[in-house]
Amino acid sequence: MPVNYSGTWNMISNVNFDGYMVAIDIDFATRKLAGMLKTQKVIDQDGDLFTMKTVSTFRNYHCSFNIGEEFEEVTKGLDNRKCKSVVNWDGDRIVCVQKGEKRNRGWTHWVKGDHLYLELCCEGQVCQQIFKKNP
Ligand code: 1AG
Repeated sequence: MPVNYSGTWNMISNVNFDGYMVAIDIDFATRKLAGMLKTQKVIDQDGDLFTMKTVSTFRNYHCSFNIGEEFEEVTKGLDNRKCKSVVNWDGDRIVCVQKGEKRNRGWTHWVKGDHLYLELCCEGQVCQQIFKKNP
């Protein structure tokens, strides 16, 4: 059975989010606020077409893409940078490379049981987030 990312997933842990936010130049006050959030991922997967909404009480972030097709990503409400992004399968994982001003920027998602994992990378920082599926 191929993996399906669709669903609503609630954050249960968030390691080194502050380090990641420093790497993308988020100011102190915003980092303190953002660091308190328990975000929710709302994912719709239709074959290789993904829609991902990251939802919180502070800000939301929306991103849609087709696997293997480069797109212009504007990280609106985050660090507001432009990236040339592309997401590919790596086995059952989905791996995004975000080419732009920042080195080594990207993320990886994978699913294990009823948990969704996300690693966000930028420069030398890695943030690890875990979400649990809404039953
Ligand atoms: C992403 O995930 C990141 C989605 O592309 C947002 C996750 C964390 C926020 C990233 C940086 C923080 C920047 C500014 C802080 C301000 C507000 C925080 C708001 C957090 C909720 C939006 C990959 C994929 C979806 O899951 O694209």
